[in-house]
Amino acid sequence: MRFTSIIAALSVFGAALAQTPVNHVVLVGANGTLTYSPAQIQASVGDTVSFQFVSKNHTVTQSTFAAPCSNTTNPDGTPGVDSGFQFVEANATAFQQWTITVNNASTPMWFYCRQTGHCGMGMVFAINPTAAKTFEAFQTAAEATVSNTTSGSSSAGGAYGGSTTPTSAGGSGSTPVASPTNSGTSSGAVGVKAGSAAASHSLVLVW
Ligand SMILES: *[C@@H]1O[C@H](CO)[C@@H](O)[C@H](O)[C@H]1NC(C)=O
Ligand SMILES: *[C@@H]1O[C@H](CO)[C@@H](O)[C@H](O)[C@H]1NC(C)=O
Ligand SMILES: *[C@@H]1O[C@H](CO)[C@@H](O)[C@H](O)[C@H]1NC(C)=O
Ligand SMILES: *[C@@H]1O[C@H](CO)[C@@H](O)[C@H](O)[C@H]1NC(C)=O
Ligand SMILES: *[C@@H]1O[C@H](CO)[C@@H](O)[C@H](O)[C@H]1NC(C)=O
Ligand SMILES: *[C@@H]1O[C@H](CO)[C@@H](O)[C@H](O)[C@H]1NC(C)=O
Ligand SMILES: [Cu+2]
Repeated sequence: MRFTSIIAALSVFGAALAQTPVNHVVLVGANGTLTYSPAQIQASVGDTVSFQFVSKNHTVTQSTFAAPCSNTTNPDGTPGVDSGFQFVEANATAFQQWTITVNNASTPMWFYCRQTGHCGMGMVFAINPTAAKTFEAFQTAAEATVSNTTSGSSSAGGAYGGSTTPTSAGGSGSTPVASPTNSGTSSGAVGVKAGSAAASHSLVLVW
């Protein structure tokens, strides 16, 4: 009896182990670049993805493979998930983290940065891209959303870079780090949990 109970307990434990969720950490703006690092991941149901905003002023915003640089709307009418803008002081020592949970590994999820110009510069991210819908094709499509009216193009470069961060080097006096004042973005999660959407989120402060 007792022995059987132990075996049963071990079996349950084994099953639980096999499904232990993974937390995937993705740096947003590592080294001041317009990137998500890594830019794509493979995740299982129950896994979480924690985006850590480490520079400038970016978002993580859900889009679609077909329209990489545009918001998406779920079938139930709720908006796709969105971290909101997360500004990072040049001398920050603590960073905002935004976490979503993968609820369906069979449905790829596509994301972009809403900051002006960044998506066109290829600042996109994918969860579970497929052989038919690759991250590379998604990023190429994002970059192709930039209209090619360039000739002199010096102004174009300015437009892309211009709105990223108003950091003056050597940063003069301001508060250390964005505190979790982003409760506003959490309300966006209401739409997420309502439908069968593949994510939920919260903001926490990490160091
Ligand atoms: C950031 O810089 C570090 C140190 O040079 C390097 O190891 C890392 O790969 C860089 N990350 C990105 C995303 O560029
Ligand atoms: C971050 O970028 C957004 C969009 O460009 C802008 O509205 C916001 O003021 C920026 N935040 C800071 C602190 O500069
Ligand atoms: C995209 O979604 C965000 C978050 O819901 C919203 O603030 C923003 O206005 C939307 N942008 C567009 C172009 O609809
Ligand atoms: C997961 O996504 C696939 C592909 O979009 C869909 O066919 C399936 O119904 C989804 N499963 C659940 C539980 O929502
Ligand atoms: C813009 O130009 C690049 C390089 O010439 C090209 O690959 C891209 O398809 C063009 N995009 C559009 C929207 O025309
Ligand atoms: C960031 O720099 C500003 C201005 O120099 C300073 O007031 C602030 O305390 C610094 N924050 C941190 C976390 O070092
Ligand atoms: Cu960005």
